[in-house]
Amino acid sequence: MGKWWQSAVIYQIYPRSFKDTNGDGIGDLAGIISKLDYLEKLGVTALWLCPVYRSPNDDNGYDISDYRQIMAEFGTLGQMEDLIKKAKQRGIKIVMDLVVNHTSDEHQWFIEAKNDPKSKYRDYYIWRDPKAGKEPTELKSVFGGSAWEYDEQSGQYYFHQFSRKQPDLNWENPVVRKEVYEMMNFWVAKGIGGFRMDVIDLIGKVPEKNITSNGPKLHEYLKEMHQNVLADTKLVTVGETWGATPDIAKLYSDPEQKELSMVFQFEHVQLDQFPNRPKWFTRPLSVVKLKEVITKWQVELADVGWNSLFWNNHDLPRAVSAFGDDGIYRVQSAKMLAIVLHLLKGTPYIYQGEEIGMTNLKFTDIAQIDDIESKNMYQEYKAKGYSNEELLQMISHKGRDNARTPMQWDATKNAGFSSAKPWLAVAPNYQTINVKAALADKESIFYTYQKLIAYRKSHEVISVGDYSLVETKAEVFAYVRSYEGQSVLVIANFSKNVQKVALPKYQIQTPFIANYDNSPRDLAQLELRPYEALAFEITDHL
Ligand code: TEU
Ligand code: CA
Repeated sequence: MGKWWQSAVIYQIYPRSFKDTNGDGIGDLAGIISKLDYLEKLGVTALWLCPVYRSPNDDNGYDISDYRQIMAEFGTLGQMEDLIKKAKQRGIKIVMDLVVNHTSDEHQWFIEAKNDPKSKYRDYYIWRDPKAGKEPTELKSVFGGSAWEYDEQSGQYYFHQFSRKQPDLNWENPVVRKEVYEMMNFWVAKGIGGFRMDVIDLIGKVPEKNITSNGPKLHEYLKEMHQNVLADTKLVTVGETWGATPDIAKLYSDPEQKELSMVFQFEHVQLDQFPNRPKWFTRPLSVVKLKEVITKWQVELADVGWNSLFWNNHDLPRAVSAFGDDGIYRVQSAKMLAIVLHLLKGTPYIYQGEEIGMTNLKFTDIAQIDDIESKNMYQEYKAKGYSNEELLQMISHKGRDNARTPMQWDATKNAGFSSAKPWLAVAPNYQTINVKAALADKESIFYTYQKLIAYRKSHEVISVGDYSLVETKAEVFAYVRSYEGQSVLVIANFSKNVQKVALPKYQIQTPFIANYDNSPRDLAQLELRPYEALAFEITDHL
C-alpha cells in the first residue's frame, strides 16, 4: 500500500508558544513532552516542530547559529532525545524544521567568513563587490530593504533574502551541501521522522540573474540530498514551496524523481491578496476561486505527486478568521473548515490551536508586536504616510503574530501556558476558547478533528481515493471522493446565508460527520444552515 504519510495527519507546533514549564514565559521542550498525551488523544501521526535549534531569535529560530544544539530557552539536546523517544512510544513521529537556505549571522561559519575573507568559510555565503559604489543588484529582502548588506571590513556585500541577520548559504559550494547532508544525518540518527524544508525553493538562487525561487540547479541539489540522506529511509519530507505550480510540484514530489515526499504550496491562502502586491493589501475571499484552486491541485496531482492540506500555519492568519467566521459562527465554521480540508486528498496539517478554533486578535499598539516582518513593514509604511490605525488593522488581519500568541490550555491566568508573563500576550478570548473547555464538551471542534483524523486512517477512499468537484452554488463547496466502489460526498456552506441545494441523485442519506447534527437529510432538497458541513458515505440510487 501507500506510504505512512499518505494516511497521516501532521500537527504543527510553534515551540515558543506551545507550553512553558519553567516559568520564563517561553514555551519549551519539556512543555511539548507534557502535552504528548493530549496530542495522542487527538490522534495525530507526527509533530512538525518549528525550529528548536540554537538561535539568537532575530526571526524566532529561523536564524540558526548551531544546527546541532537546542535553543537554550527550549531546553537541552538530552530533552530533545527524550521528546523523540516519548513521542515514538505513543506512535508519534517528530518532523524537524530544516532551515538551510540561510543561517544566522551568529553561526560560526558566518563569523569566520566575515572575520577572514581568506577563510574557507567565506565561500559558504554569497559575497559580491559593489556595483558602481552600490548594491550589486536591485533584489529586495522578503522582510524589507535591500537583500544585500554591506560589510565595511572587506568592502563587499553579502546576500540575504530574509533579515540581515539571516545570510544566505551558497549552495553552489559543494562543501556547504555536504555540511547540510551531514547535519541532516546527525538528526536522522537520533530517530526523527522527517524534515519540513524551509523555503527550499530558494536554495538554487542566482542573484546575478535576479533568480531567487526555482533556480536552475534546485532539483539537482534535491536529488543529491535525497541520495545522501533520504534514500532507503521512511522519512517524510515536505518542501515549503511558495513558488510551486502543479507542474513544479510534480518535480518535487513524484516518487520517480527521488526528491521530496510532498510540497506545501500556498495558492489558496493568497486568494484574498492581489497578484504582485504585498500581502497586507487584501480583498474579500471568493469561494468560487477557492474551489477552483483547490480543485486544480486535487486534479493535477491526482496520479503523480503529493500535496499538503492546510488552512494556516505560523506565518498566516488563523484559519477560522481567514476562511470562516470568528464571530457567532466560530464553532460551526471551524468544524466546516476541518471537514472540508480533512476529507480531501493529501496530507492534512493542523496548526496548534486550530483544533480548538483559536482566532486572530486585534492589535491596538505596535508595541504588542514581536514579529520582524510586521515590525519592519510598520516602519516602512509609516514612512510612506500610512496611519498607525491603518497599519495596525493590516497587521491584525494578516500579521504573523496572530498565529503565535500562546496556546490556550485553560481559563486560568496566562491561559495555562505559563506561570509568568508570556513572551507574546495571550489572546483575550482564552477564558472561553481553551483546551480544557474543548475536552469537556463532547460537541467541541476538538472532537470533530479527532473523528476526521481517525476516519482518514481507516478509510482508503480518503487517503488515496479520486476527487471530483460537484457543481452546486457559488458559496457551496461540494465534492465526491471515490475508491474501489466506495464513495464519500462532502457538502459545505462557506457562507452565513442559508443555501438551498438539490442533489436528487443521492436521495435521503445520513451523514457520518456533520457540524450541526447527524440526522438523515434529503439531498434532493437540502437546506444548508450557516457554515453547515456534512459528509456522507453515499449509496448511489441511479
Ligand atoms: O517562510 C517563508 C516566507 O517567505 C515567509 O517569510 C512568508 O513570505 C511570510 O511569512 C508570509 O507572511 C519561512 C518560514 O515559514 C518563516 O517563518 C521564516 O520567517 C522564513 O521562512 C525565513 O526562514
Ligand atoms: Ca520555558
